[in-house]
Order: sequence, then C-alpha cells, then structure tokens
Amino acid sequence: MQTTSFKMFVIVTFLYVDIDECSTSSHSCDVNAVCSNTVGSYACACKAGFTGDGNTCTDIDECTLGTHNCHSSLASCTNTVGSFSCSCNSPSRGDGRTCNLPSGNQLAEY
Ligand SMILES: [Ca+2]
Repeated sequence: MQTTSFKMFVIVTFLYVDIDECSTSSHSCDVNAVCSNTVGSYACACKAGFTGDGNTCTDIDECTLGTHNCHSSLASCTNTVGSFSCSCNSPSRGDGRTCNLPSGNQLAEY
C-alpha cells in the first residue's frame, strides 16, 4: 500500500515538473517543424511540404520529384518553400491544375 502511494507521488511529481519546451522556445525543432510537448520531453515533426528529422527540415521540390498535381501537359510547375505553384502555359487558361485551350484549338478537349 505504501509502495503504491510512493509510485503515485513520483508520477504526480513527474507530471508537475514537466516543462513545455514547445512554449518556452527551449526546443531544437526546425522553424519549419511542429513541436509537440510530451511528459519529460518533446517531439519535432517537419510540416507538410518539408522533409527531415524535425530538427532539420528542408523543402521538398515537388516539381523535380514529380509529386505535384499541375496539369501534366499544359502547365508549368514552380517550386516554392513549403509548397509549389502551377500556372497554365499560354495560350491555355486555368488554375494550373486544370488548363483549357481556347475553343477552336485542336487540343481544346484537354
Ligand atoms: Ca516545395
């Protein structure tokens, strides 16, 4: 019974003295990582669009890797930090994901 009380005391004390490294900026997470406080420690995970171990995160070049969702034949992909952008090549128009050629063009059905 006394041992159980001591264990509870240790657990409660441990929880009480936990420091939230994420809110005190005493963590080593990359600026492009998400910090998660854990009891007695913390964890770092790179944000979407970045790769690494959490302490170091680097941009993923979706355009070079081909993991973008720009239109396959009518758009250009531009890599950005944390993301990428798509733009339809002239004379096609659209949001970069969907591009349509002006009516009358043979490829208008794309
Ligand atoms: Ca990127």
